[in-house]
Amino acid sequence: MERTFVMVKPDGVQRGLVGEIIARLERRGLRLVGAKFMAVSNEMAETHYGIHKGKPFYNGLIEYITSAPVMAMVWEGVNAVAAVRQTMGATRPTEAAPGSVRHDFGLEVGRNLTHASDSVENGQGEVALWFSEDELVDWKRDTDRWIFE
Ligand code: IDP
Ligand code: MG
Repeated sequence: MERTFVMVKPDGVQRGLVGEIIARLERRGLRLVGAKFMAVSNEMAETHYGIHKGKPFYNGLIEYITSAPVMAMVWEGVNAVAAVRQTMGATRPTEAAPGSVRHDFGLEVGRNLTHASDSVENGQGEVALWFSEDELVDWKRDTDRWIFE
């Protein structure tokens, strides 16, 4: 089953939106397989956002993500990567679809509440970066047959 890495960023935690964001992913039918509430080290932030190094917003992004705790999670399901990206909405909240998290709760790209892996390959890499194998739970839900065809 496809897995994706999801993070409620510091602004989402500070604004009390962890439960709301988890509820949306649960309702969508995705299955939670790992979660930890944590402070992000500079080293972790720089590895995770390495692809953006050198961009004008990079320093601000590292500062933002290390400024306060985050909720790091792994969710799985059929097409989990695409489904979660859609639930979160476009990077810029003013371009995100109505009904998405970034649309419903955000205004600024630098305070866009969540991170979600953007491809299956990056999802695998990010899950491995943020979680060890023993922090992930392999389980079946009683409702799986009503969600997965
Ligand atoms: P994504 O989070 O939707 O995948 P990316 O383009 O990968 O978006 O950018 C990573 C993060 O960097 C964004 O979620 C946002 O927090 C931040 N970011 C991207 N572009 C800008 C910008 O122009 N100004 C400030 N922050 C930005
Ligand atoms: Mg990205």
